[in-house]
Amino acid sequence: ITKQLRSKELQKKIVSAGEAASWIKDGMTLGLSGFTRAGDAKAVPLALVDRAKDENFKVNVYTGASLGSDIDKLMAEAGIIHKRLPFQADASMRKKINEGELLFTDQHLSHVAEMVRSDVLNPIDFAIIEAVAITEEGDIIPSTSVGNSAIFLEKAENIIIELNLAQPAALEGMHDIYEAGEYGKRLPIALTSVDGRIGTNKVKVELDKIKGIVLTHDLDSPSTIVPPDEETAIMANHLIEFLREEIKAGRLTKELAPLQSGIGSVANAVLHGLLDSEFENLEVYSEVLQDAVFDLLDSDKVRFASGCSITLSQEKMKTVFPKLDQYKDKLVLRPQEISNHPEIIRRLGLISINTAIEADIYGNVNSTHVCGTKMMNGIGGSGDFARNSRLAIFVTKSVAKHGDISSIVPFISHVDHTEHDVDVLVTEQGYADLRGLAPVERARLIIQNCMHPLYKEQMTAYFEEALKRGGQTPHVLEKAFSWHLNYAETGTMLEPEFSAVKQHN
Ligand code: 0RQ
Repeated sequence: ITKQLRSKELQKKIVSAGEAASWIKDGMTLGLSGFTRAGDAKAVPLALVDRAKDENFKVNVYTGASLGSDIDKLMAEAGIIHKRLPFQADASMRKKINEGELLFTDQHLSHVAEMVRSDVLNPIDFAIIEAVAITEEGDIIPSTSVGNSAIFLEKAENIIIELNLAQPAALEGMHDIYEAGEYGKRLPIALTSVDGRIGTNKVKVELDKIKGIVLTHDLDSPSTIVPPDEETAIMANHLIEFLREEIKAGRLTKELAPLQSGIGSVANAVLHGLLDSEFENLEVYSEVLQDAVFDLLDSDKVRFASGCSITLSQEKMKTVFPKLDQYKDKLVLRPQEISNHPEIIRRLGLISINTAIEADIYGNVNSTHVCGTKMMNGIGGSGDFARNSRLAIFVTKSVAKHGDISSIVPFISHVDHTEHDVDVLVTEQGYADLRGLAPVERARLIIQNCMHPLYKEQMTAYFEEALKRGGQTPHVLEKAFSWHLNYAETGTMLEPEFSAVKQHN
């Protein structure tokens, strides 16, 4: 233990998770480590859930992104959350959010640190942060994610560290912690390459803020990786075809540009598609480093990967963690404020790939809400990247729910990414390169290249009627949400007069 807990003073502060959880009072705000299941505080949140069996209390919970170990699920079910931010991906929590039982603030991931730093959000009473080591001076070495841990540690009044003895010790040295500083005193962020380092490998903390150290022994919850299926593989091929066209046009080389990719099945399929491609010497500048990134590093397709969390399947943890030190010169983990920072995304000229729930014919994208009102997961980093990337690519299957929903609609039912932020839209039908196009040009291309045949005629009829009304962005406003209303009323977006096409199919 003295290897991981090097501060003599802090060795005296080891407590049980239950005791640490008992310090948390009704109405407090907690800043938890954790980003897409990686590096989350595991024991204290679960002890807090336990306390809810005989006590009524609520807390605000801020994190990096989604948590593992069913923590979001259990906290939501125990009814102990007043407000949660900035991202979650749990079915039970989603249900409670949509039933109005807890408040959820869906926020750009790079903005959280800004809001905590400038005291816009509630002050953080307790930061509960997972670490792999604590130095002699009491500085914190984070584990598999950095997320918002650095800013939580800086701003919190009290700190609880979960020292995880199961996480690989080789994580020490992989982090690059940079503090953006206060408004008015900032300098340009001097990160000019994906593999650059601008900070330190530990988070400096005020020793006397650390109230307790809890020892833990469990690895992160593995990602539930979805292998490419026929459709996602086809989408990946379309996307790769688009990148090839960019090379032919002389706008990219075989090294492409630093890649960011979101979570989920398509992102994974695209990265897998790169494995067998002619592209080489690639770089990743992303948030989550998933299994496929390690396959690409192993095959030397990817030269260097920068992220803010390592989220792996169980199988991949078994092979990657024992040899993690071999990735030391190929990998860096940064705070999410830096991995998702507009300045750096623009400077490095990223290609970003994120997922839409639905897009409209003009290229506006909804990534978060089902049928306009029900939260799915959250915007995550997609907005940070889309607005600032060199190429903002959005992917979605053209239909959902066995064809009863068209993911291309006349007007999206919730706005996350406006037409101004969306360069390329990809479905399994094809891709639409929207750059430089006027709205009517965009609509024609999206209908032609991206829509499912089932809905093409119905959309063409809508668009033609809209064109008769005229305008820069033509619409039949009273019918703009009719597809969503149809689905709510009849169980399908397909109108009866166009359903002959369906029979035919
Ligand atoms: O529903 O779960 O009931 O089967 O949505 O859809 O096609 O399996 O796709 O798992 O990649 O998730 C956008 C939600 C896609 C995700 C989203 C239904 C569909 C299914 C899931 P079921 P798929 P994925 C990275 C950066 C946030 C934005 C982002 C996400 C379920 O990728 O949350 O990329 N992204 N952020 O049936 C109604 C539609 C639908 C629909 C799909 N049009 N209407 N339901 N579904 N299209 C994240 C971070 O930064 C941390």
